[in-house]
Amino acid sequence: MSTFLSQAAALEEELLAAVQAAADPDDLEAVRIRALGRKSELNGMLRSVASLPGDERRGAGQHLNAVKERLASALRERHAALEDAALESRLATERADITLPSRRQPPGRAHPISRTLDEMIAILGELGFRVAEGPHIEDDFHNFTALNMPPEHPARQDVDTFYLRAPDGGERKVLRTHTSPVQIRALRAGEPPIRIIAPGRTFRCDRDATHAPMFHQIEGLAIDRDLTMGHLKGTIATFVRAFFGRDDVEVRFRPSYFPFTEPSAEVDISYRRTERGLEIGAGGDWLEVMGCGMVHPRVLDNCGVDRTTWQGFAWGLGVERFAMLKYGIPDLRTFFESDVAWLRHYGFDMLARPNLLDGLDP
Ligand code: 2NL
Repeated sequence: MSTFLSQAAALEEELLAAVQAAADPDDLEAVRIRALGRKSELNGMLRSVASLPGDERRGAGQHLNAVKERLASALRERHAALEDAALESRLATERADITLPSRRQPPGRAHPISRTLDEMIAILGELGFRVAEGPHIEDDFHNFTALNMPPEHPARQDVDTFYLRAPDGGERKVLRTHTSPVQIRALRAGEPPIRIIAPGRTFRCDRDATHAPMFHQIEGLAIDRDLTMGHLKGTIATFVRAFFGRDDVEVRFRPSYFPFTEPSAEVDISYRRTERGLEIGAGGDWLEVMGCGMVHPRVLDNCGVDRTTWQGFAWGLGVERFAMLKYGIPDLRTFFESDVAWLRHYGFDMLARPNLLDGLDP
């Protein structure tokens, strides 16, 4: 055998031994570079084939390439064997105890406003009202004008409106001051009969012990051919009794004024004072809780609804106030402080499945 070929055979033997001796993937990678890398001895030999005498050249090239193949396949096999061994050893040593209890995740609590909204929506849903929603940023028409509050109307000064900067040549938008614009949109979009409620955030530039710049309302709207103040009173009495979970709540309607209803009324409910605070239900005192009325014919005109065919009622209430009364929360401001201790105390278990219709007759 030529010196060249015996040199190749010795190199192959040495490298194959190194492959077998590699104890882990890093070791093996070092061997791979030594055996097949660009600067490997084998590559050097391949390059020197060109300078061999003509009769040795062809055989030497083929032989070295065969060595290269054998080394590559030995590396592959050793790599697979090392991987298998590593997996076997992990399987033997690492065991998952699937009987361990899971790590405790501190469960969040639902905010009392979310819960109160859910209850109100459930009760009014049972009475046939469907939820409607709309944008928080409104235009002047939907928030004021359509509601019978034209630009010069004095009632516009009653609410402290947040205005957005007007775009060049455009009209300034407002943060909706009530959820009525949602109902205006529904009135303009669809044909009566309509029964909707509009729950959601509202905004007024006002902040003290009883007012927050952002608060929640639910407004309701029913339009049909022959709805009367009687339907309005029945709906509201049923609603407050179901909400407070007692049928001894008395309801009183006092004449009032809103630009968008005629006639208009304030709704009072009966309560009494106890050692522990307010108790809604039978009792000689009255608490004002919402406003309502028969939809003003001009609102119907503004929405393209024929006032000679359709009429109906509407109401609006503050969700925070109802939540405070039902759950004994004394201070409005605490609703928006995101105090975790407060939430743990006043919040609701989100995994419990409460009967939101507890107070409603079957
Ligand atoms: C209140 C009074 C009220 C309405 C809201 C309404 C909506 C349309 C047409 C007519 Cl589209 N009325 N909403 C009616 C009466 C009273 O809210 O004191 N809310 C806290």
